Amino acid sequence: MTTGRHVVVGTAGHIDHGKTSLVKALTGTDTDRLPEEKARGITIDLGFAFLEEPGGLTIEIVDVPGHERFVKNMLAGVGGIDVAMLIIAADEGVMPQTREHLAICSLLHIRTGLVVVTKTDTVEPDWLELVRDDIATLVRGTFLADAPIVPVSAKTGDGLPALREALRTLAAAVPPRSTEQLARLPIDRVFTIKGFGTVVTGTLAAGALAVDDRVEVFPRGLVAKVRGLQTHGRPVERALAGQRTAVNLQGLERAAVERGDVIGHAGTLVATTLVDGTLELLADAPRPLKTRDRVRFHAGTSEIMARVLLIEGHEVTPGARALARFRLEAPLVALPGDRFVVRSYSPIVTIGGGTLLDVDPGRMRVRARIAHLRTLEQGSPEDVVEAHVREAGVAGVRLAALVARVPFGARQTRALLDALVSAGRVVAADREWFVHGEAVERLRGLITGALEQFHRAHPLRPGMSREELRGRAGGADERLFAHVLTALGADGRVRADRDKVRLGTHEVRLDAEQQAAADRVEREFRDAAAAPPSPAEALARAGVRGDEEHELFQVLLDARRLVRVKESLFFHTEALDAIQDKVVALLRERKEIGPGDIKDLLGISRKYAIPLLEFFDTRRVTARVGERRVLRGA
Ligand SMILES: Nc1nc2c(ncn2[C@@H]2O[C@H](COP(=O)(O)OP(=O)(O)O)[C@@H](O)[C@H]2O)c(=O)[nH]1
Ligand SMILES: [Mg+2]
Repeated sequence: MTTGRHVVVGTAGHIDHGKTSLVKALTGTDTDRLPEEKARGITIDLGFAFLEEPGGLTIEIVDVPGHERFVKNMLAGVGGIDVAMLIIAADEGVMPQTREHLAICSLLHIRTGLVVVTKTDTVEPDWLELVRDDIATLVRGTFLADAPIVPVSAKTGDGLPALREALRTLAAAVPPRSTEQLARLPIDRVFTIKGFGTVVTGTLAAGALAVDDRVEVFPRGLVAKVRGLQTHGRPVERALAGQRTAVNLQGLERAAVERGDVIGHAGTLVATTLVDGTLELLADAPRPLKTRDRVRFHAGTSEIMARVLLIEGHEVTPGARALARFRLEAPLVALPGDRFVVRSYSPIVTIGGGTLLDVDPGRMRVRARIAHLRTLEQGSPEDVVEAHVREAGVAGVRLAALVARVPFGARQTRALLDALVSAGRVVAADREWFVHGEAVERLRGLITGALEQFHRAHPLRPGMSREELRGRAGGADERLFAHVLTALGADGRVRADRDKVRLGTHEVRLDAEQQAAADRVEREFRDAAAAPPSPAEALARAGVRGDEEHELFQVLLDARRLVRVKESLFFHTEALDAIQDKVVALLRERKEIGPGDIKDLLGISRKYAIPLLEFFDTRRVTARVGERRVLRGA
């Protein structure tokens, strides 16, 4: 199936300059559909119409309000457009929202467009020439500098065929959008259709959506199924990037969704309240923008209050550029590369805009952050992916999380990572988890450093507990930690014995004095047999102050000369074996015994008898039957 081309044209221009009338004259559709719009004769919200051209080209038109109070709605509509149609009434000429809308289109990096001088029936030809001069001045240095200027009258129909021809030519030259990126539909309208339920519309900014897809309303986290899709009034199986799309969502209340939300595939996009990007202040902005100023941040179809935090310096002057961070007062769903527009809090005027570079900035010092942002701005896709993996440090980054913060889509991101892995710059901890080579090196250093330090502080300990070591190594992800430990084990630098990790070179060595003390402690336990002393007592008698945590005591435990039977009750290993033999012999004779029998057998108190029986239960020598024990497996 060949899908025809779709190009979205957005109107722009001052109120009452004839935008809506022109769209109606071109398409036959009256886009002022709200009762209030009809009553007041002005456009308040976005309107939609389309033109079908030969060769499968569909020109979709978004008609925006011109009134300064509704620039917010204009911004929601103009975000996804390919071609700007700046409309100027011949009788009034260039007016404030003519300038503001042109500035907004420039800030959003709309690449192409035309200027329409309408209401030509109201003026004389010489006047029209003056208006043309004004327009030439207006568009100088903007993306419309070389754009056609088309005179029309919506009233008489004069110039309409030429306008349609000009639109067709521009539309045909718009490059098709890639469908590789994550699907994103910034919602500009929500309504219900009887019998169908909730429908949302928007310009599909990237990717593709298909009927039956499992989608999510971001940032709300509501998941729904695509029951139906329409593009310009016709049901389709699949909608592609660049198309005006209506999505019928199954299992979602109308009230749960709003303009500004974004539809994407479930689990793919992320919401953020902190973004870094470039910021350009318009040359005619009324004053400099200072760090901590409160602004209105517009991206996609959303408007969010935000504080500007300039990354370098404290102020941007009109006409200047800077790197800026925005602390948003509500979550934004966006990707790097998205353009945004900034309007001042009061008076509400457009003052600038820019490009998002990082939608999930991590903690970094200013100098490093600037370098990082420069890479994101100017680097190759491979550089960008590497920068994010590097920034993730020893924690590494999951593929899905990375895809949600780079503008490349899943397939290309995977390919870029594979290239980085082949080049030895990135390590794949597994198929979905990536760590920068420098972080792996750092982790190796952290692990061996922590072990060296541990051995120096505790020369008598056989090794460090694995979890403690992982904590000392920056709390690295378990899989990555295991990966690095295995690599260190392979070249013999580190050895792991059960839960204990040590350097390959480490050995526990007691000096003569320590050895003598350890022997004395061991003797205390061997001699006491079935009624052992507490660790502190045994140590004290051997002339050492301390308890079971004392390293000499630990050496005996690690060497398995002593065995822990319960909390702080320890037996000599030989004594324990002898006791076990006696218990087993008694059980062979009596078949079952109680705690009293073992007390008598060994001449010990309950204090030792009960823990011993429980210990033999856990050793699976005995089994418990009520209050009594039998031989297991007998
Ligand atoms: N004479 C004349 N009036 C027009 C023309 N186009 C629009 N108008 C009138 O100008 C007014 C504003 O038009 P509208 O399309 O609502 O302007 P918008 O606010 O830019 O959408 C309406 O009264 C229209 O009838 C035109 O080509 N010639
Ligand atoms: Mg209008």
